[in-house]
Amino acid sequence: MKTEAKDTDNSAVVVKHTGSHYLLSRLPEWEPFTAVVRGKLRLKGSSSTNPIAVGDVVDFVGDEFNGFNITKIHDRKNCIVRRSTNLSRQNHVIAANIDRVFLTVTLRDPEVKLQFVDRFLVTCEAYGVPVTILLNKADLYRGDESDGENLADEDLAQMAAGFIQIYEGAGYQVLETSVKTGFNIDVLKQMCKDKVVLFSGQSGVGKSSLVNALDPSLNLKTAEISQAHLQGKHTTTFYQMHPLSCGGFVVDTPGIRGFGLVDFKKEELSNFFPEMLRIEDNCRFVPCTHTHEPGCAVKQAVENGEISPLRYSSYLAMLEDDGKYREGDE
Ligand SMILES: Nc1nc2c(ncn2[C@@H]2O[C@H](COP(=O)(O)OP(=O)(O)O)[C@@H](O)[C@H]2O)c(=O)[nH]1
Ligand SMILES: [Mg+2]
Ligand SMILES: [Zn+2]
Repeated sequence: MKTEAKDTDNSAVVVKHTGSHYLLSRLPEWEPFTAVVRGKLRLKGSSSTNPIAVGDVVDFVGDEFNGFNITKIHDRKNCIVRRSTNLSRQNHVIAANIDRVFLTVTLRDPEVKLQFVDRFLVTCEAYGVPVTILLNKADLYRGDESDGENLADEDLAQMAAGFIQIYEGAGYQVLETSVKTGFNIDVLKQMCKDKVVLFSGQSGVGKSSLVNALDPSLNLKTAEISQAHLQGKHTTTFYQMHPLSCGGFVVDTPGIRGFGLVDFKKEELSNFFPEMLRIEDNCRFVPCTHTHEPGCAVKQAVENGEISPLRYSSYLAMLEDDGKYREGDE
């Protein structure tokens, strides 16, 4: 491990956080060194329990004999937050400056829940994090050519087509993948190149398998870690960035399946549905909740089939909900 700091270039990215120590590296170089924070260092206006998160760009001073001190956190491009508990208003920053989140879903084992997907997408929109949906285990419906017995499943194939139509129609990129057959793993590699990415989604959808497919040397544990093991461990969980041999970096967030829904004003919610945001200027009343107002362009688009009725009903459910699903929702 190299630990030299150049005076001229004293900023680096936080790649791991363990208690009071941080590991920093000047990305895209991967030469992590330890740094600490002396005294108080808080992001302005932050109520976060861990003001410095994985992905933060920080300035530091020091040398390898006296150690390195973090002196400043740069403004964030975005950050992903998890509310610590239902009672406290404190937040836990999972990661900062994420280039792309891969929301991973499957049609079977486990079956995707559209309301979970929609809540997750709203959260990404609110945080300003670009998101791609990975429809993994595509071998289940496309068939597995490496295995002559495994025929494509027609019903599942239809479900896949329906799912893709809904989310591409809403304006999201949906990438079908299969770790089992390697389908589109190259495309995924290209998308990760030189980026900081994060995989999220229900347990069992294949997040660890996908990351291992991108870089087998990471050897993340798959399947055998049961959900029961992870229960109640959220506070001791730490986050970490790993370099990918295909280029880019992945933030590992053990035990985090979804992020709590952010607080939003009712009039704002439709801004986080891209297909509604596109057309809501055409609503007769401003602001419009797209529920009861006459001359509502969104309701019109739902009737025309331009907006998916399933997405619209997720929207209505979120408007109604008032916090019910905001923590650990799945
Ligand atoms: N058929 C099939 N199974 C997969 C695929 N990807 C992962 N799996 C299996 O799904 C299970 C859960 O995978 P894992 O990576 O642990 O999921 P995670 O909980 O999201 O990290 C494991 O048994 C994997 O072997 C895939 O593309 N096709
Ligand atoms: Mg996993
Ligand atoms: Zn409207």
